[in-house]
Amino acid sequence: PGVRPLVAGNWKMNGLRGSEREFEAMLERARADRGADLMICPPATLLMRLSAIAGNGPIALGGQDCHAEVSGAHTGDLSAEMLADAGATAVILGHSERRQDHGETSAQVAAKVEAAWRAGLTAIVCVGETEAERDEGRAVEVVLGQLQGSVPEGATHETLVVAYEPVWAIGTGRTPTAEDVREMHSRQREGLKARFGKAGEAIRILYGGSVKPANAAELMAIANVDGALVGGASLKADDFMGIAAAY
Ligand code: G2H
Repeated sequence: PGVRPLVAGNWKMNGLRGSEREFEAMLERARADRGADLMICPPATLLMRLSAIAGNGPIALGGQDCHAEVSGAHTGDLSAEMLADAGATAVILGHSERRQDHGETSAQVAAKVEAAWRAGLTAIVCVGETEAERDEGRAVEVVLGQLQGSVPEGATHETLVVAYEPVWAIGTGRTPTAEDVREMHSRQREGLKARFGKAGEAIRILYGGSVKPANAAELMAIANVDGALVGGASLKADDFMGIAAAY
C-alpha cells in the first residue's frame, strides 16, 4: 500500500561508454509523468559515469552484485560501500546467473544482503526455480526456501525488493502463464507477511524473465506483481521505456 511499482533494468555484462547515449535517452523520456520508480543496474564500470549523468533525476542506479565483507584481500570483488560511493542506491543479489555461474548459496546471498544494508543500499534479492524443479512440482518449495535463506531478519519495503525470476524464462523468450505468475507471487507474499508482518505487505515483488514491451502490461496487471526486473529489453531506451509505460 502506497509503495510505487519498480521497473529495474539489469544490463548484466553489457554496456560500454557508448551506452551513455542510451541512458540519456531513457532519462529524457523518464522526465515525463510516470507511474513507477525506475532503475538501471549497469556493469560497475559504468556506475560513476551514469551517476554523473543521472544527477537527482528520475532513474536510480544499482549494482549487480557485491561482496559480503567491507574491504580486504578479495581480488576482483566490489564492496557494497564502493557501489554506494559510485552512485548506486541498490544492488541485485543472488541473481540466478550468479547462483549458477558462481555457485552462490542462499546463505552467501544473505550475508551480501547484510553488507548491502550496512552500506545503505536496497537489496534486490532474486529467487526462482529451474525447469527441472518446476517439472518435479517443487517450484513453490524451492522459491520459498530461497526467500527464507537469502533474506535476513528485519527486511522492510525500503531495504528489500524481491525479484521472482523463473530460471527457464530468463533470456529464453518463454514466459510462464499469468496463472503461474499469480500463484508464485501470491505464495511469496504470504511468506513475506508470515515473516515480516505488516512490512511484508509492502515489500515489492518484481517479476523477471523475458519481460518486453509486448508482455509487460499483462504481467504487471497480475496481483502482487509490483514491477519488473528486465534484462535484455533494458538495453534500449525504446524497449525499457515501453515496459515502464505499462504503469
Ligand atoms: C532475468 C532478466 C533480468 P531477461 O535474468 O534479470 O533477464 O529479461 O533477459 O530474461
